[in-house]
Amino acid sequence: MESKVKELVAEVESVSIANPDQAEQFRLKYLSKKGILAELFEEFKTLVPEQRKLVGKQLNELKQLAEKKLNEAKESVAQNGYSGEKNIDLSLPAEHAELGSRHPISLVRASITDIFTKIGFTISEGPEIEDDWHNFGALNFPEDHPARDMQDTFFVESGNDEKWLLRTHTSSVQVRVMKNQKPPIRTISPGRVYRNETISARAHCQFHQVEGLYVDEGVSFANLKQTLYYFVHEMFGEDIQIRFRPSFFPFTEPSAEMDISCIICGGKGCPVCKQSGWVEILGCGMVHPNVLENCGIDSKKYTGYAFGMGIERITMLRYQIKDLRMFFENDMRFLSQFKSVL
Ligand code: 2U9
Repeated sequence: MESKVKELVAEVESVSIANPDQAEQFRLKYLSKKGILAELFEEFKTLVPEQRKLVGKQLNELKQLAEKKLNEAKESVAQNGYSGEKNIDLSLPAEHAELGSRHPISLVRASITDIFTKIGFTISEGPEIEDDWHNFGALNFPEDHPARDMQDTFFVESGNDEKWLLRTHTSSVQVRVMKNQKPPIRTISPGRVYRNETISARAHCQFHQVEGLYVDEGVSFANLKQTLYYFVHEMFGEDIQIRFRPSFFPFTEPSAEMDISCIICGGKGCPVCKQSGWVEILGCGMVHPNVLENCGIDSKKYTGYAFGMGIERITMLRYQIKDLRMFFENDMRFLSQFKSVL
């Protein structure tokens, strides 16, 4: 019996317990009422008195060893958890985790906001569901303007007489800024906007804008031009030319659209600029006095400039993306190409 107990000591020492199942198997095998130790204590009773002293000591040591082993294993499983697998080599390197990437629209929005915050513009954000006044009324849209039509704007059922809609531009955010702050105001508002357009390679019912607004005493069109020069040179490079064409918006007077020399062909003419050498990137103008007054700003004392651009358009130019729908399809083959610019 003495040698049997010695063998069992070695056996118990070599057992490895990695999870609760193995702990229970160990308990049943060695420490339960029908386990090996119970059997040995029964056998012990049959020993002659001279042997009892030594074997009794050995048996008690074996029992203590098994109990200690079981308690330590239970504690370790409770503290560290277990993987459910046997023989895990914890020193192995972890499995490769696939890195995510930023959406190209987010990358370009970040570049644009960085450029403007560097020269003192703050960032303003606001709600995507707007009332008619913040989206149209305050911005000098006449009652019969086509943008106010169901064909062009998504209206939200409100259950009462008030008109609610998905904002068609982020100018509504800047209306809120002008209502709540006194000049000088120098802010940009990036965000998602919605228009009831048929989806195609060049148009979508949702897209992203960055609009800019600067209101103070003595703000002029020359200030606007200089700020946009700075923006274009930071965004597309020092060699890029700009030009303004007269335009019309209800919220600015005078108004203009701004083109840059084609970043693909340098102005020589190519399919991207439709052989003209120029591509349109934004609209701008001096804030209409009615808009200033609607927002509680004295138009005799203050003037302001504003501009707006579609982020999708800038992104398509920057990365030569031909179909605007790519931005909204979440196709990993498209999105993963922007990893390197993370
Ligand atoms: C306030 C007053 C005036 C923002 C402006 C434009 C011209 C413009 C378009 C560019 C492409 C919209 O995304 S787009 O379709 N925007 O041409 N936006 S001036 O004028 C403002 C803004 C806020 C209070």
